[in-house]
Amino acid sequence: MTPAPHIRFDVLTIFPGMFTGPLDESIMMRARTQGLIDVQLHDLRDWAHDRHRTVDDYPFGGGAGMVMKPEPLFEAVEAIREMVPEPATVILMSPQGRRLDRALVDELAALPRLLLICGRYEGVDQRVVEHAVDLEVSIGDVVVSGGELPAMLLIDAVSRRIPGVLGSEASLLEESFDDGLLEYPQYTRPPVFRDWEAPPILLSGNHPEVAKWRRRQQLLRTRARRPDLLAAADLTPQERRWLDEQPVEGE
Ligand code: 9D3
Repeated sequence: MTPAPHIRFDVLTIFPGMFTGPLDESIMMRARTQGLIDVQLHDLRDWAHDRHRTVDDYPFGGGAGMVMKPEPLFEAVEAIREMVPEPATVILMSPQGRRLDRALVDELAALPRLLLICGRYEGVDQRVVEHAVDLEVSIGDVVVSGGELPAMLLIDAVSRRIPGVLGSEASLLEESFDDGLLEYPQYTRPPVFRDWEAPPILLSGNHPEVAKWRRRQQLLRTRARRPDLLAAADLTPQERRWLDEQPVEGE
């Protein structure tokens, strides 16, 4: 048997306890148990040089906040790299990074090993960025308190692209149904809830009509909420014409 595809995440953080909840539930836990992903947490303070386990210091040039010191970070990255032979791509979670999207997630899922550095304070000494980091990654234009939640989000998104993590059928389905449109609305029982009816077409048993309704919902929703996606989406010329004929409504 050929070994299953596998990815190892090493996480360097001053808050390793933040990761235990998310990693110990649901899909992440199952993927770990199955050996499809391996997540190793490392406390940056283990590489501090003093008995107070200091990892930050005042910024040169003054200003508010603290900066992560280079020595513990460099020594930690070097030590963690050598824990196993697989080559590691070192990623700094950073507001200055490349925005995480589907394309980047797929690039990362093809790598054997990611070492994620979670920044805290105002940032990390730039010499770490220039000499120890391969890639900076951001989750988008929103400010959060540190790199830990962004790193968890990355681990979750990348793990879902490892074959077997979702069950291979579900992930293949995700792949082949990626037409660049938003999804259609979902309904379940009861058919009438507090006077609000589910769309009767969905209860009709007429599967071609259901598929047509869903596709049209996708088109209308995408235009209303994410018109930026339409240019690259997989639409037939007929679908483009149909959409052009539909009145633009707030959805
Ligand atoms: C005074 C300037 N600070 C607030 C705008 C800069 C700042 C420093 C450190 C803001 C946030 C953080 C901590 N955030 C991260 O480490 C982080 C992050 C984010 O805040 N948004 C999106 N992606 C990421 S990845 C890491």
